[in-house]
Amino acid sequence: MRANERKPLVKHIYTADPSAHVFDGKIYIYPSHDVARDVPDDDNGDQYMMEDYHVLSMDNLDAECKDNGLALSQDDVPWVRDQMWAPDAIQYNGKYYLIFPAKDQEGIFRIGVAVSDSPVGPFSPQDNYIKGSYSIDPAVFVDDDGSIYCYNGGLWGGQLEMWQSGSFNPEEHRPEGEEPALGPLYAEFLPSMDGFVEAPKHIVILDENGEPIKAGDEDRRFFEGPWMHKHHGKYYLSYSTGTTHYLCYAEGDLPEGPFTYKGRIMEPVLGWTTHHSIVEIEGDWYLFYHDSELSGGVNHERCVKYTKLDIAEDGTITTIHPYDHLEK
Ligand code: FUB
Repeated sequence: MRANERKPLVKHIYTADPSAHVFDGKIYIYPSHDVARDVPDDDNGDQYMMEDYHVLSMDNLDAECKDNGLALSQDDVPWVRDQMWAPDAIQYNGKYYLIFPAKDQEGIFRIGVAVSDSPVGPFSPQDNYIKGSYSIDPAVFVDDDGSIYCYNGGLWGGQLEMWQSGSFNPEEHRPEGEEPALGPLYAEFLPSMDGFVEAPKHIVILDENGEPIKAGDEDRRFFEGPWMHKHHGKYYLSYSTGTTHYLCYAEGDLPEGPFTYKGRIMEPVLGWTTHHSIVEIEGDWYLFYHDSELSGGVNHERCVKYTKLDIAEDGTITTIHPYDHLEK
């Protein structure tokens, strides 16, 4: 194991939800910037009151992780009220796009875009959120043909259930028991990166019998934090199961699915949330994730880490036990 593996990559600020990428040979991590607050947890995620983004970077996996300072503040985005949650970024047409969720002036989670000439910002936001976008946790995937897809969504405080009727209804019921689970959203970006080609659609995750995973199957159903990676031509959707705290993955033949559940990537970490990204670096695969080690277990004071992933030729991922190295 590398010297900095499974350890907080930075300690001077709290960070979470790391979306990692390699741009021009260097590692960039786009995390949430957690705010230390002495507030009780609630199911709505009100304790996650993040106000801005900092981009982290590493020359390689053994190098020091650098905080590149303020990349975007909620004060600079006219449509944002608060709660800048898990972002992602892409390199596209010589520019860098930060894609981020936040609550609009009415308290509804939307997805916004900001652009920069530099991977570490500062980023200039578009005037409004993406028309038709809703819920949280965007992960942006550039396919081999250049198509750009946004995967996003999150239950409970992430508001995904509240849109089942087609418009925002905070009183909407949460699917449960034998009802089909709600999958994450999928939409293709316009080449201009200022809108979606079509309204987001729900992805279906199937079980081993080809049946949609049920809402009551909390060990396997999608909760939040989708990510997409491609391996030998297959698409792998990974996500957090929220209430049961697993990172899981499902395999599909098309970017829009359907996907078939394959297994667990990681057992629960310290802290309620678990959120990750998967990236290939110098021919090996790595998992970037977070836990609450730095704060001694405070759910909204997290730290980003990475570890090596073992992905077999057929795409099977070996389950990681995040603290087993401490037992040896
Ligand atoms: O960081 C705030 C929220 O916590 C994220 O949007 C979720 O994925 C969870 O990690």
